[in-house]
Amino acid sequence: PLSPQTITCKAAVAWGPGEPMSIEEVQVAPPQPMEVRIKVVATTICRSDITLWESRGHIPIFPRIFGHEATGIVESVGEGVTDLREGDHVLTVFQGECKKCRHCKSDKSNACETLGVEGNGLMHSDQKTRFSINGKPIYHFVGVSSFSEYTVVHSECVVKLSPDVPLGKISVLGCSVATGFGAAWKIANVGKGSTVVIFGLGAVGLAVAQGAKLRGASRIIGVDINPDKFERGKIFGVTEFINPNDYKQPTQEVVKEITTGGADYCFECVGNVELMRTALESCCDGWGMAVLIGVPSGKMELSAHYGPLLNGRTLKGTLLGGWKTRSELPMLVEMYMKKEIQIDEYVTHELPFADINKGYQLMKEGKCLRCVLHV
Ligand code: FXY
Ligand code: ZN
Repeated sequence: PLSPQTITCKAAVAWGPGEPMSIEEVQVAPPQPMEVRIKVVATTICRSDITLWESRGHIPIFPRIFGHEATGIVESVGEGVTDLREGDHVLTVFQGECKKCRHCKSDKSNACETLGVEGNGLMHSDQKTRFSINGKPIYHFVGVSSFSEYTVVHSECVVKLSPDVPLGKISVLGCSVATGFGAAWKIANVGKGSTVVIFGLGAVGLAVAQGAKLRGASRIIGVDINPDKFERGKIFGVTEFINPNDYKQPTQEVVKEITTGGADYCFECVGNVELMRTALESCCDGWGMAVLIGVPSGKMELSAHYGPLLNGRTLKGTLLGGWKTRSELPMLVEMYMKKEIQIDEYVTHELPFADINKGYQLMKEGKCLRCVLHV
């Protein structure tokens, strides 16, 4: 077969922190060894696409193409790729699974050493970019950059989908929804009859609620300063709500009171270091666990009194809910196909790709859980 050529296509390029993205013609280089080039079909906007675009407290890397929750079709494959071919349907992930490193070999970790979160805006394999505009490099985002008609990703950073899986909304399984489910099932291992507190009722927080409900949690308390989130929360299993603005006392005291001593599990799904502390302080002694999920913006360091930890509490963090992407995410896809888990409900808005800035706005206003961009 002819070797793949450079493609010119449209992509949403972010030129600087917080600057509206513009749809530009970009050149997409052919996939290098072990990479695949994908025609993006659908991509959803995740809070991290906004957090890193705003770059508060993070190193600004621009010009850049954001996007990491996506589905697409393999357009071409690079040298050495044997398990994917042109036409395959795939889900992209920001954390790959090489299956060879110490972490991939351990059943305790999903933090692949070779294909972990790429933070330099480059490709894992050669620290170069595949995007350019007239020879000027355009940087990647976490090795995915799905806000483009075509993108190049490492072949071990995709989950193969069977052709009968609808590509529209399942992109949320590439990050948010998988993260929430995994945080509840795998990381906290929420038990029957337990009490759970979820800080932040966006897509991740609601996926934690759905996961905890499936595990038989009896009280699922949602905390959010936006009361619009409460009605929707019920659909995902939230049983009680706390709006911190309705109370004089700090939230951890409210939780302590209504749970007589603290919750079994607390999940931080916002990305705020003060709230991470609140989550730890809302747990009960002995076995209470605070799971940190949100990617912070602004202040990066968290502080807390050591006492609760000595008293037996656990502070734990997770990326992608602990799932090993290529080997474990297909199970969630199957559960969705068997209607054992809800996925479509997380998609509240759909827009054409060209309206990406409108999608960002909807997310920032807290009006939307997930907005699918049809590319
Ligand atoms: O949305 C979930 N994960 C992000 C893609 C991870 C961002 C980590 C930020 C550090 C570069
Ligand atoms: Zn994400």
